Amino acid sequence: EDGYDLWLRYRKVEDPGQLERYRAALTDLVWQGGGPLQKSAVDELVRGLTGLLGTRLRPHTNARSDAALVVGTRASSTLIRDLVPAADLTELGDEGYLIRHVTQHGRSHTVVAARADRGVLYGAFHLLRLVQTRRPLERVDIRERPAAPLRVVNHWDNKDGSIERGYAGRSFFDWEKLPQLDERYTDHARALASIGINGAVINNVNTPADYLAEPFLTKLAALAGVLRRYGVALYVTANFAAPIDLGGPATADPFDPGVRSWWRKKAKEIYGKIEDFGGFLVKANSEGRPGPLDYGRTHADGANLLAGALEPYGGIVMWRSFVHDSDDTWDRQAYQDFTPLDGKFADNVIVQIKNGPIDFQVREPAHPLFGSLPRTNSMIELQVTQEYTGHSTHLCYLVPQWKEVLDFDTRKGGKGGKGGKDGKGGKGGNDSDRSKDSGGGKDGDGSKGTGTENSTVADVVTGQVYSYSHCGFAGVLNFGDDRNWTGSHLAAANTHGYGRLAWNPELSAEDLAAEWTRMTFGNDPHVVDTVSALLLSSWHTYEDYTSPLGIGYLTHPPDGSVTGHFDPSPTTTTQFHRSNREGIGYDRTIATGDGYTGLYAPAIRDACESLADCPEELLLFLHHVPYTHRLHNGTTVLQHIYDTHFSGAARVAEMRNDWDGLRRRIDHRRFADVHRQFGRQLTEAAKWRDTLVAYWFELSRIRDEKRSWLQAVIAPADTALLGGERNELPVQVVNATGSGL
Ligand code: BDP
Repeated sequence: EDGYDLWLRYRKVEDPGQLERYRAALTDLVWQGGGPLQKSAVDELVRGLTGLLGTRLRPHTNARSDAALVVGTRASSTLIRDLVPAADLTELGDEGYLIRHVTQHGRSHTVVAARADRGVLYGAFHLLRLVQTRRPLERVDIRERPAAPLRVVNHWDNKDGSIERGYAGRSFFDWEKLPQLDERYTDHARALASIGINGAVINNVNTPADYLAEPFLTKLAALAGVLRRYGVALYVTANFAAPIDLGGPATADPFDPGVRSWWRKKAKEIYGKIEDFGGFLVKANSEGRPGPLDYGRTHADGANLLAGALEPYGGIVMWRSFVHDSDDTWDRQAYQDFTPLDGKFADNVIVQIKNGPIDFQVREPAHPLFGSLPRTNSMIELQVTQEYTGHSTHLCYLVPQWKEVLDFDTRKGGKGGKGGKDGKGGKGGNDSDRSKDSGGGKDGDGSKGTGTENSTVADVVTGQVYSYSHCGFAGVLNFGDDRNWTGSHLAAANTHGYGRLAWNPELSAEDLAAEWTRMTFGNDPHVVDTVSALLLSSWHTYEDYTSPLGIGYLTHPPDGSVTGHFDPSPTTTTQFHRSNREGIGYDRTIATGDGYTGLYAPAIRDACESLADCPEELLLFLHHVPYTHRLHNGTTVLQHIYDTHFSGAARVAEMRNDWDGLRRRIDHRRFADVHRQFGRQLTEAAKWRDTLVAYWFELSRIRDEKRSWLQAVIAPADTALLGGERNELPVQVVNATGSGL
């Protein structure tokens, strides 16, 4: 096995009893026809169940046995009409579905039913997941609908085949050969649909205008055709200067009538080729990209220009809030630039906000823009590709990190909050009615509420705090043309987790880790427990040996090499961690720092402002403290840093041991690949540990109380360490106490 199947791995159920029960429940597949999405659903069921049950299954239009799997909508299937009352489907929306065991006239049916074809597709993948994870079907009764309307992936792929921040080979979009199609495009679409993704931006945010003109439009149309069959809308990033670059007016000023009509014509041309084109994602006036500010206009003016052109066709604009003109104001600029524009964006614009205020670091607080835009559609941008979290070398399962952000209570809005986008205010503005099986969710009854005043980031981006017309999730994808898609087999857990959380942010990291493991490596309990545990502890482990306590940004700047944002380079990032001989950390307080804490709701601001009350894992993101500052447990900050670098790096050796224990329980190739990956991680973790402990010692001149390595190795090198200008420390720390590496 080479990992190509991802979590859509349909190996035969091993346990004979279980296999018998599934075969008995799913003897027949009954499908009475439907649109292309239903066809894809049925194709997947045939493929999946044939593999899982080890018997060839074919769809029939009528049940030929006493135990059939019946699939469809009420509109397309008389059997579904018979088995599922209309009322049971109405609240599921166009994407929801139910999976239910129904007995009628002595016959037993497993039903996958939905109001619309797309729901059937998602339901089919869910049914397969149930079998893949060995859940019983006898009393199955599931109702699901997604928490948010937009569940999008962002490819950062370039037309030359490179991928910005891609660690899984080259782009698999072959612009030379397109519109000729490749099997991989279908498998890409299948993988996305299987986790509920309904939109794909297929090119980099840093984009030339080319994608908006021929020959790209014809190629895009071919790709859109594949994605469409799996309910995934195609989006492209738009270069704001496209009118100029593509031979239109000599300006891109949003107030210029010529520019407006250029975009209108462009939209017409695009929709002429791709009738269900999703719309644009735009990075403007950020990191040198063109934008409306070049013409003295605002982000809202720019977004509304494009939104106006797409509006007649139902298209949307996802406008990124990632703007930072200087390192000193990076943490505050998005908030400062976008909050004054609240209410000024068109209804088909969504501001896309990174999870934190900086840039996908190992640890950041939730972005203060969440909850601060009551009258502006908002969505969250998460980074699935591990740009700052170890590329595809370090295991770093990001679901726990995303959960922390999504669960963060903004204390803005909510019941008795500032008021909804429509002025009505309060949570529960949308028609959300989550299923019991989807893990609950808020009760959707804004007027009554659940007695909670909460407005978590998840509540905000699922439209429960303010009545956003569009909202949801964007994930910067980690797919490339590597056979296993994600460079490392284990990194696919992040892809899976992203989609599943976008569908239902209330799912737990534990459940998602176990689900992915079962679907990817099988149901051997020892494998499930071991791999889940590896995944779940990996983010903290990575944090420990790279940048504990929120110290953040310590990675080598991207200079075109693979080491960009991978290797440690604390000496080149002092503007971000602000450490010096006296102390460590970035003072973001109102009292003595840059005032960032003031962007949060009062209760959070006050906690963050206080050294005693601020969340310790973010201490150095928020405060500058002496190295001898004591944490709650009495340890000094510096000693804690020394300790975590050593314990974190040592844990990688344990991780590899744990993995090695699965040698005979996992197929050889994937086992060996991951074993080798842990080997590389071990080396890299040691590099991080050694570079960082040496660096902090050099600055603080305070020794590690627990280990002798500083005396043994650093002390004699003192003079060298302190001399001259250099980018990297010329030190290799030898672990004199032999703590495992
Ligand atoms: C940073 C990446 C850069 C992206 C930028 C962005 O290093 O390549 O273009 O974010 O999100 O994380 O626009």
